[in-house]
Amino acid sequence: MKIKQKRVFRIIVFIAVHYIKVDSKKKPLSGGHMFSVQSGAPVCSQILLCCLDRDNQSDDDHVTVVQEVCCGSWSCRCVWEAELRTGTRGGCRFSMTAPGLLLQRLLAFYLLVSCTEGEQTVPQDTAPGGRNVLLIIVDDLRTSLGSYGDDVVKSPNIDQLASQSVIFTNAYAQQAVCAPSRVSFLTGRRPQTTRLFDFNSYWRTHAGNYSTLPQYFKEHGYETMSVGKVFHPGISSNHSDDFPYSWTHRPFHPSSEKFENEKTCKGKDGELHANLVCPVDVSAVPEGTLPDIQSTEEAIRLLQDVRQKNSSFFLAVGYHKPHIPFRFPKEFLKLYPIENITLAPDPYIPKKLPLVAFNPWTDIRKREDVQALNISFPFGPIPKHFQRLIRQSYYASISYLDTQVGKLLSALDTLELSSNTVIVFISDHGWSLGEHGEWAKYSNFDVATRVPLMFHVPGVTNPLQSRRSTFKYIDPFSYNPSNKSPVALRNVPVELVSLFATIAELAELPVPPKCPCPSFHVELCAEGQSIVPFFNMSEEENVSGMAAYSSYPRPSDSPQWDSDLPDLKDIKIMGYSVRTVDFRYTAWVGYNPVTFQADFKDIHAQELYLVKTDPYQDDNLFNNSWKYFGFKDL
Ligand SMILES: [Ca+2]
Repeated sequence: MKIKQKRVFRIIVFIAVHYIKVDSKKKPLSGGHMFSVQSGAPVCSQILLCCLDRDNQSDDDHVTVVQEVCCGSWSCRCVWEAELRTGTRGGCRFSMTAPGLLLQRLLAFYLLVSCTEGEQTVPQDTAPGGRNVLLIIVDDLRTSLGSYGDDVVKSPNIDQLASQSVIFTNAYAQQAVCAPSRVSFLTGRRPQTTRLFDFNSYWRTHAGNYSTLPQYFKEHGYETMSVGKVFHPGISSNHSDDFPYSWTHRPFHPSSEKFENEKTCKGKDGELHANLVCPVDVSAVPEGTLPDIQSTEEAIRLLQDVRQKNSSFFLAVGYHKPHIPFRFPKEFLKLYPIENITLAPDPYIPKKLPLVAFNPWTDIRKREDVQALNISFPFGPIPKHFQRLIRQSYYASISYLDTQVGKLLSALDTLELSSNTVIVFISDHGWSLGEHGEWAKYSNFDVATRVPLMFHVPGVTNPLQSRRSTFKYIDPFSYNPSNKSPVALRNVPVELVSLFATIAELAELPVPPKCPCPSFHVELCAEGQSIVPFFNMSEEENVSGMAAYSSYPRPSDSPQWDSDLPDLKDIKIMGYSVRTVDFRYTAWVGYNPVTFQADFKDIHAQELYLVKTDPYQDDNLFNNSWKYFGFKDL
């Protein structure tokens, strides 16, 4: 209990930050709008959360804010001075916290936050000549990989990459759904700054004319190329994947992608259906191929081309699987006999789960095989035999994806490009596989926000290879898992929004400047700082002061048909979530989609989960009887 209380106390300090309420003024700006803080009188709100008993409080403990700066729309940069005294308050025992340690934690937060004040220095263009970049973006891949400790999934090629990389085990997306997450990490800004919480706006006209990660490389003389799903297609990338701003060449999309949602899955009745579970005979599907196979082929062709031209390149390859439908070569089912497939360790909806936190997995329900199950809305559950089928198909889709990654990396070797190419492997967000009765993404839980994140930097994360192959293709059907290589793990919480600055630094380009507060009018800056300094962090180093932030919108307190993906105009609640190595805390508060303001006085629900004792986040510890310092306007 004492440990639990200490952690809760740590949260008091940590959550005593940010969450801004900023007065907004819409001003026309290049066809879009500008969000501004009224000069001289920034209005901020912050959460000061305390577990003091309501009836037994005293003034002995206090936290004093000595400086505060507003930035973005919900991240704050704050410098704190705190004095905390030993004592017992209600059920909470406080330990003496040395000021030095406290300041260290706060400094750590200071180093992590999004933006800064003052003049920004825009890096000068430099000639290319640094490292190339291969950015592999996987769709809806949680950390179900051998290199992340998963004993079920067979991912030998990704694990091989991991063994020569630095991998982050606590990396989180800023919103657990495709378009908002991708626009966030490709622009280096949080969803609160891209103002994209759904799929229905293009940031350059809706929020600000922000430069993107590939655009930055293009403007530094790189040949920038997009294969498959990099930007989310449609309005959110201007129906062009942001071409020509971001890309030297028109982005490539595999021709067979148009069949993904068609009736190509053979059912038990012998007919073709648009199913969720869709193992296929590739030779029998339209065009005789699948999208990710085509993307690998195109990516290899582009690598051959840049090799021949000897040009510096930034190649982003976006793989579709394991996104639904689970449409994959049927032979991969052999790797996962159904009798060996287990259910989630916690397949039931926890009693203390606030309903606003629950996502009703509506996308799954639309598939023909799921419709036939007549599952009740919104909670289900899905029949256990079908839960096993989903998990089996998700794993098989990962192994299929793994073979494509293996072929791509093997080609990089063959072309002798791997010794000068930074390889970054990420997913846009995670996916619930039945944990707490939930499926798909659309939430603030770890299973939906946590992503694989690894960086291979030649000569840094592995010895420079000369003639020896670095990434030999490994056949998952003849792979011996006991041969798995050790990996270099970093457990510091990090965010995808940091990719822009991190990849620029790894490629030896100038790191883009930190964003000012706010940054709607600034074309080039990054809200996430480079995480390269964490590459050499030892396991013993204290990372308790570090945090990753995510958010998720809801249209209502109870699950309804659009709870998974509400349109902007229908958003009424925003769930702001912070994850440290010790805990996840989420506050669901009122939200105005016209002014883009969160109202922290309008609290709908709160969640607090401790990582060590509750890794699956089933036991919401937040106690409404806890004394609240409240959401104090300053
Ligand atoms: Ca996705």
